[in-house]
Amino acid sequence: GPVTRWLAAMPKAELHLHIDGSLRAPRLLQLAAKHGVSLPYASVEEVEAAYNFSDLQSFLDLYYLGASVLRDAEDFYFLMQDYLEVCRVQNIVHCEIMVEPQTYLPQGVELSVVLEGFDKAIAEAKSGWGQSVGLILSFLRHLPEADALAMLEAADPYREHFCAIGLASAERDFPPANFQTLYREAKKRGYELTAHAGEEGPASFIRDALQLLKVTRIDHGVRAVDDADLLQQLAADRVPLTVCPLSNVRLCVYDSLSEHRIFDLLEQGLCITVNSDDPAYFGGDLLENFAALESELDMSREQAVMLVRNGFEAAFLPSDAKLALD
Ligand code: ES4
Ligand code: ZN
Repeated sequence: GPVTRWLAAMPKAELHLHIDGSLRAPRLLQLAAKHGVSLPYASVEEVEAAYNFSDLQSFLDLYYLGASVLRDAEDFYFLMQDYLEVCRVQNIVHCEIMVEPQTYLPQGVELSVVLEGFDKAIAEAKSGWGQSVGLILSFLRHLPEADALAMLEAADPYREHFCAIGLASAERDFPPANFQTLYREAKKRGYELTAHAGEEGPASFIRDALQLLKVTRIDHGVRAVDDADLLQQLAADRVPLTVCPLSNVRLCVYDSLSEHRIFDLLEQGLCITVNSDDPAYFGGDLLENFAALESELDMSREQAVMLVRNGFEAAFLPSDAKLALD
C-alpha cells in the first residue's frame, strides 16, 4: 500500500533478526550440497512447503536443522552478505543481528570461524554503503546456564565484536530466572542486555527479565497485554519491545494479524519497534512486516513514523550516533 511504499525509501533500523533465520532455501540447499549434509528436502519448493509451524518448538526444530549446514568461514560470509544486501535494498541503515554460537558447536564449528566470515561481510557493507551493524551474542535457553557461561567466556577475546547479549530458543520451560548468573556476568563485562520474553511465555517472564536479568529491552514482549501494571511500567520507562508481526502469526501466537495488539501497545506509549525475526522462515523481511501491518491493521503514516523512530530510540547505539542515523 501507499504507506509501505513511502516507508520503503525511509531509513530504518532492525533490532530483532536471528542470522540463522535469514538462511533462505536456495543458500540452504547450496551449502548442504557443498558439505554433503543430507536434508529431508530436494528442492526450494520442498523446503518452503515444510515451513508450516504450529508453535515455537515446531519452528525451532527446522531452524536448527537448517543452521547445521553452516560449517566454514565462507558459509558465514555468504549468510551475512545475503542479509546485509536486504538491508541495503530495504534502507535498513542500522541493524542489530543475533548470533547464536552454541548452535554451531555440535558441528564442531568454533566462534573464531563464525566471526571470520561475518566480519568480512560486515566490513564490506560498512565500506560499501555505510551500513551500520551491531552483533548480539545470543544464548540458547534450552541448554544449561553453565553452557551459556562457557560461551560467554569463549567470547571474551571477541568482546568488541558484540554490543549486547540476548536469550533465545524455547521459552516456556526455560524461564529468565535460570539465567541470573549469566546476565550478572555479562553486565560486568559491559554488554547491553536484552532477552526474548513474553512470546509464548507469560507476562511474568517479562517482569522477571526486567527485575532478575536487568535487561533494558525485551524481544517480542507481546504477552505484556495480559498485565495492566506491567504495561504502565513499560510505557513509563520506555522499555523497548522488538515486536515481530509475521513471526507471531506464523508461530501461532496470534491466529491472524487482525488479532495482534501492536497498535494498542503503541497508543499506550510503549516503545514498540517492528522487526522480521527469522525472515527466511516467516515469509517476509522488514518491509513485508510493515506491509502486513498496513494491509491487515490499517497502519497510518503517523503510526508508521512512530514505529520507525522507535527503532532508532531502542537501538544499542550512543545517543549521538542515533541522531546521525535518524
Ligand atoms: C526465535 Cl521467533 C524465536 N523465538 C525464540 N527463539 C528464537 N530463535 C530464533 N527465532
Ligand atoms: Zn526472535
